[in-house]
Amino acid sequence: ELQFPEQLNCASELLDKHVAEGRGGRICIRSPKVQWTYADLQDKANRIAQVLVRDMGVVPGNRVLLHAPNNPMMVACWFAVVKAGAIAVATMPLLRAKELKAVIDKAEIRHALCDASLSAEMQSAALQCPVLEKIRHFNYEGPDSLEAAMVRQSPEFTNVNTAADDTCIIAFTSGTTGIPKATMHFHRDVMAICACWPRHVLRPTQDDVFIGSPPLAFTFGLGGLVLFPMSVGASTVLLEKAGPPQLLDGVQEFGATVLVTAPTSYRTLAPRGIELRKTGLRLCVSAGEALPASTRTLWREATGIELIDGIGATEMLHIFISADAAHAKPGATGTVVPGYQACIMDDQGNPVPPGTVGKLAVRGPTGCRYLADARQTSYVRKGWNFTGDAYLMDADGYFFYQARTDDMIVSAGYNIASPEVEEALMLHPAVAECAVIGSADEERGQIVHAYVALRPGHEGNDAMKKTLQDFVKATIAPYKYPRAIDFVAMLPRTQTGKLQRFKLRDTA
Ligand code: 3SK
Repeated sequence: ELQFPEQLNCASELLDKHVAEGRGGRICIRSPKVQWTYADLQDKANRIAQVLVRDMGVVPGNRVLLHAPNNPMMVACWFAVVKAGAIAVATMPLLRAKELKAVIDKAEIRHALCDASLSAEMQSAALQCPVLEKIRHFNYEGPDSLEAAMVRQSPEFTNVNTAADDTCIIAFTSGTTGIPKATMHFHRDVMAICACWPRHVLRPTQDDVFIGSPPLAFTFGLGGLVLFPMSVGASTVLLEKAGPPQLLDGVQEFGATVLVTAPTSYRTLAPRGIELRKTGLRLCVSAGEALPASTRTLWREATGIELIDGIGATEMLHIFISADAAHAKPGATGTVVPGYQACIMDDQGNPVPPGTVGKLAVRGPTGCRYLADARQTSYVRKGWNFTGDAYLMDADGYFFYQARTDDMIVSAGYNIASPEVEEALMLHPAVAECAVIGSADEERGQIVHAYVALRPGHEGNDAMKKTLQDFVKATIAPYKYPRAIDFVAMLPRTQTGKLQRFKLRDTA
């Protein structure tokens, strides 16, 4: 069992320790624009912590919104918040003002640090959120920029002596109802995830160079691209745009050895696998959505590298089932990560025999703590976390993914709640009613598929499809738009008027 001291600040362990132990000169973060050593990152994080405390009035326990693409300043801000004993609330760069407002309201956020490239939606959210008092923008030159404030501050900062079970992260995840859920994680949770999956499965060294696509606002990205490399003194490459072409160029240009991305990227990159054979790439992590056995084979044949599959959850902070390359089994996600326990349960919460499909339940050093959310009691039952995934376990303890047990759509690694897309479509004057489901898709795992009944006087043609798709893109984060739209006369409903999404799934 993992033991942690009563007082623990994870920023001291993951960042300051390297400088204190003489590794300050090692490269920590690279991007197409900058290269920072551990000492550089510490200097910036300390100055930002000073700005937070002295200029912005942040006190321990405050929640600070971070809104940026994956770039080095985003990481410096994250460490600054944690050093100051505050709580980092990182948000997806593509969020619209409406979605930012939901986060700000739910987490009662008074302070924000925002990349200047995302300031329009942030400013518009701020206008609707009187509770948000102070915003500093970074990655631009101006007298009121975060960088200008940093210059005026000391590069020294004494980290707040937080308790191991003080919250340092609030991570948001969309619920099936579209009402976002906020998950809280402690300083010891951050250290626990570093001591589990990376230590037992990934096993990186300090010479590894990580690169990948998941946003740092998704705990998959935060762990895979920041916490895990830094836990061993390795380096990471952050790309604001991390589609397959940028990942390929990035691996070549920066000499990356560890690639962290979703199955969709591996499928797209596979035809260029021969180019990767000539690089130092050695570990390829696939998570965020189910990995089809065909993608595993495609990648191995293209690159000679066996994918490391894994499943995690924002509620659990990171990966709890996985297998290293030597222990991969086709079609299986893997076995339970040392430190965790997993089993398959029936609807009554009793374990089912191997080979039987049921609900995945997990427990270990991390677990679900929703912020003020009644869904806590259905996620955690008798100490087990029910992830909402249907799985089966074979006699050897390998877990095989079957489906989501709720209405979440997982498309190219993004979790998308059907009701949220429905709500956006319903705002269009031509839409009478609609229902959204996930349809199977070779490339993206699932795609958002909308069934729309139009109001009289409107025609369901290609032009209308495009209009509705553009409308959704402009209303909520663009990745949530329906890639497929079917026009129907009416939707299947129960006698009491409840939508029967399963009937649409059966016909999709
Ligand atoms: O599997 C996932 O979706 C996940 C979620 C949070 C953190 C890590 C992972 C892999």
